[in-house]
Amino acid sequence: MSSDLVIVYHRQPYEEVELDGKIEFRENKSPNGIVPTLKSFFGKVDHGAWVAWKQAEDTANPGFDRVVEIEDDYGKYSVSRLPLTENQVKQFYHVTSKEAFWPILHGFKERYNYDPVDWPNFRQVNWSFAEAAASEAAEGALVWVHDYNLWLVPGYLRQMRPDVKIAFFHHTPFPPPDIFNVLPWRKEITESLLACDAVGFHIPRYAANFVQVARSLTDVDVTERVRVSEDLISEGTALTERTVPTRLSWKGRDVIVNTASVGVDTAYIAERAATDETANQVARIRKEMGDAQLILSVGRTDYTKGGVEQMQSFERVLEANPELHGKVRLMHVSVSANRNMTVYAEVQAAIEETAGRINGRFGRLDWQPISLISRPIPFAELVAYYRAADVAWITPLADGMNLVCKEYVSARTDGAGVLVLSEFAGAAVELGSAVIANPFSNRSMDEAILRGLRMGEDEQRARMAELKKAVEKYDVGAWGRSIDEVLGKVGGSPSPKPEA
Ligand code: GDG
Repeated sequence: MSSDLVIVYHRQPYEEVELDGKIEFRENKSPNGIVPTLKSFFGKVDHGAWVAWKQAEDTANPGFDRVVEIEDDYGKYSVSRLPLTENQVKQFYHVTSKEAFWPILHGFKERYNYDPVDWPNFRQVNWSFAEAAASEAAEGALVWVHDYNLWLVPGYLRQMRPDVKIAFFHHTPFPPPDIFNVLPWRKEITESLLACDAVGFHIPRYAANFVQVARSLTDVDVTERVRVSEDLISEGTALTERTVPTRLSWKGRDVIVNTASVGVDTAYIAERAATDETANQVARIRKEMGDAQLILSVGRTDYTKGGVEQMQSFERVLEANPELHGKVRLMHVSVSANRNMTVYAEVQAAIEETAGRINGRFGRLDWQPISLISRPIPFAELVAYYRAADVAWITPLADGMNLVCKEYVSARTDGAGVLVLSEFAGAAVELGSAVIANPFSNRSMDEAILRGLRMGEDEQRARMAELKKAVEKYDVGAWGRSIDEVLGKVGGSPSPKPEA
């Protein structure tokens, strides 16, 4: 009961490395994640806590400690890892979260798998997270819960600790009632979210969908609605709402509904892009390319990312435009977060099969249309590819935000390059200056990539300048500040700690 701010997130803020049979904790160096931004909130309080999970079998290792006290540049905080059994991890994470919630959140009703869900197990795991947060939180502390696999935590926590303030952030899209309400646990989940003081989303459309869902299941009242910032509204598209509900009243309590899109560390990426090492790598890539244009596609191996649909578009474009043969290459970086899960193994197999077919159909001794990379590449190398690419082709079928497109823009300090972006990536709301494509339309996909390949330098530079402005405006720091503002409104920590 000692922390003013408790972050509950299934990911750990530290990587565990085994050295001589002993576990050591190392800072997670990934520059592109939001972990450093989350940790920076600990600097605003006297003591913070982070609650994550760890598979329990690891407790057999003598170096394993459930709670680790950390004092670093970010502040003083503890990290507790809930020990979950292998079956709990499978049920809570792989089955319920990934087979039932994930497809619904992204609008794939036909992929939703209800039968194997062990709901009591999901409740139990969420209860354990809530208990861990309750035991860390000081009187009146703020508990900040992340993502759908912890949906029931706010409701349980409200019962355990009525004194704490609770905020929740969704990293995924949030669907409208016709899709969300397919979940049999819809009311339980929604009532848990309404137990929060603030519920957050990347973009206004998801917030509006959540409010529609809440209204379809409960008698919640909308008590405040605001007009969405003009720069998030692109005329002629349906990318965002014009007005959005920002405050609800339910059972006598206020619930703030906020939107704040996660951004990237633009300065870090720009700095990385400007190094000699990057310049050398870019020169090497360009030399390998000869006079062919490079299309770059990066995304986790997931059906939501639309990898197969994109390759099919590439196939149609090659078929209809023989003059492009030998003159264009697609580099597809698709890394699986979890190879053991059947659904991801199937996507990987489909990607490999499609790429193989296209290469077999059009390839020549001196030209392979698609290069497939299925292992993670170091971030520095990824930046070099961002820099070398003529076009970044990012066309998920659904994506909460999508940071890859923002990283691409941040890396293009040379002001050139084209971004072709799906209108169903949350990022499209801010990045209306990209060539926007509808991944459900063959014509839209094919025209967009051709437009990207044929775009002249002046138009590229004009669009990239606009994209850069948006990516800098909505960078990771802005996300932090915007969340800070909401957390301030709910009256909990972190308010700046008094000077010593
Ligand atoms: C979820 C939501 C939301 C990819 N390949 C390599 C590599 N990556 C890095 C990218 C980027 C990250 O992975 C992917 O981030 P995204 O945001 O694009 O997508 P998700 O993983 O699905 O993230 C998403 C996000 O949460 C934040 O709220 O934007 O919508 O689905 O940073 O650079 N990094 C390296 N090698 C690779 O091969 N080093």
